[in-house]
Amino acid sequence: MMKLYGVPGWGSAISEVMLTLADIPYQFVNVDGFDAPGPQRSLLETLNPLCQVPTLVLEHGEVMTETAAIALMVLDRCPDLAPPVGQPERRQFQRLLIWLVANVYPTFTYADYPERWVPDAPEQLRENCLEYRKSLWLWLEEQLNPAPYTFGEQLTLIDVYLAVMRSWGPRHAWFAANTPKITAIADAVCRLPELHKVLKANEII
Ligand SMILES: N[C@@H](CCC(=O)N[C@@H](CS)C(=O)NCC(=O)O)C(=O)O
Repeated sequence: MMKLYGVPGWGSAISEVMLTLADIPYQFVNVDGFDAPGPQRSLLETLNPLCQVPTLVLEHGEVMTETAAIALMVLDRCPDLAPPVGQPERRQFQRLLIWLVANVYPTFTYADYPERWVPDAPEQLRENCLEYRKSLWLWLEEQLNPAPYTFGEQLTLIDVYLAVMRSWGPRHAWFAANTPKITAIADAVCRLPELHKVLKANEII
């Protein structure tokens, strides 16, 4: 069985929800505290030199990192979680998948640990990253037309990112006030009974 190294509510939640939707069994290994020196960090470092979650160890011991790479691996096993090949929606799915990890996710890399990058002005970096992240979400909001999901009636892995990331900074209240379409998509995902357990375990609902 796969082993998913993560922390409830953190980036591993994205992969957990995807694996659950695809009905792929996995064992969750909680490495809470991995972002400070200690046994959890030493363990994670042996698998992923960047020491990030999610880190996934596949059935035969191969290590996968990066939520987008894990999403593509999930799609190989469960193609229905993306729009069909050849459709325009497929290309927008690919675009948004990369857009999320190339633009939004790095704002957490820098803002969650600002003292690593700018020891003299960590608060300034945190604040600037948060403002930039808000501008990215506002851009995405303009592109969306939920019905009820990003690509209409078909639930895709983009919806999973939105449901999990909506629970991160700038948090629910900001999304509710500023991005009603992202909120509607995230809410639709959060209502799915088959995700109740995994969303609850990650404090997303
Ligand atoms: N590009 C990675 C980013 C993963 C990531 O930044 N995870 C955060 C937790 S949500 C983390 O492990 N942060 C610790 C660190 O960067 O040192 C992905 O998409 O999986």
